[in-house]
Amino acid sequence: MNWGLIDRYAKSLIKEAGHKIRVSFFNNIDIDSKSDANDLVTNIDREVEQFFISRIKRDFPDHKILGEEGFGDDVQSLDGVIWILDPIDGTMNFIHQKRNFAISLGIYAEGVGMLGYIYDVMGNDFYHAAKDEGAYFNDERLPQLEVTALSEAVIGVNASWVAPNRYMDHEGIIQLVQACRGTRSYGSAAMELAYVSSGRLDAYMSMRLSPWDIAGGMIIAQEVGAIATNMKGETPHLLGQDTFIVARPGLHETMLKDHIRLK
Ligand code: 2AM
Ligand code: CA
Ligand code: CA
Ligand code: CA
Repeated sequence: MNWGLIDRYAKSLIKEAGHKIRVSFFNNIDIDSKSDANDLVTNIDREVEQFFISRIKRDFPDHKILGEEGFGDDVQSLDGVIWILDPIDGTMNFIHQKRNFAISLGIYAEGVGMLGYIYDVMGNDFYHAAKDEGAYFNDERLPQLEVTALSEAVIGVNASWVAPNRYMDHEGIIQLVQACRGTRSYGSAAMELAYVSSGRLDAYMSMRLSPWDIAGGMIIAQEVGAIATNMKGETPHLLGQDTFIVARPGLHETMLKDHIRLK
């Protein structure tokens, strides 16, 4: 497998898709809801996913595609090469803010993350990594993450997980929020993973993410020494929903061991 070629191909595909998204703001965007009234999708999410799929199927007919909007393959195992794609991560931001959303892509071979990309479309910032070759913010190599104490950590977490919820012991999360330096919520799991990898956040957590939210970001995180697991401390599932936490070394252990308790 020529991973250098696939890397160059994927980068140019993502840039082209980003251009399509920016141009889409000149037209009306159709908004629908999916599982509930706040789970939004637009024609642009669908069109961008279909754009990726038509190109990948044409140029890499043996590869499989797992995409959020369901136009890809019915992927039941991690055999072979799989492109795990979120055409727009942060659809609510895309609709309400016209910024703070990303294209997220991870390319896996036999379940091993080989190439990871998160493209902040409106900021024109590209986070990318290749397995064992380091991670980059645009052309800048990202340094290895160092240990940070919880008292100095800024944690990305959606307020829904701090409010009482069915997944987590409420006292534990309240203590966590009080013990850290501050919290932030960006509304795009992929961007929050990119922020942890580039040191802008020290940790990010969510009780419910899908493979396409984390597939690209996990490969980038791995290259800078961030620890990414589900809340049981295991490798997150790449074929279904799971809990998720990514953090600097040391901090990950503190958060999971001393603060986060699942119901
Ligand atoms: P999305 O914008 O691609 O749907 C919002 O906090 C983050 O959680 C986004 O990355 C969003 O991805 C993701 N997410 C995962 N499952 C979701 C769901 N059922 N409804 C809304 N956002 C979801
Ligand atoms: Ca969605
Ligand atoms: Ca997503
Ligand atoms: Ca999405």
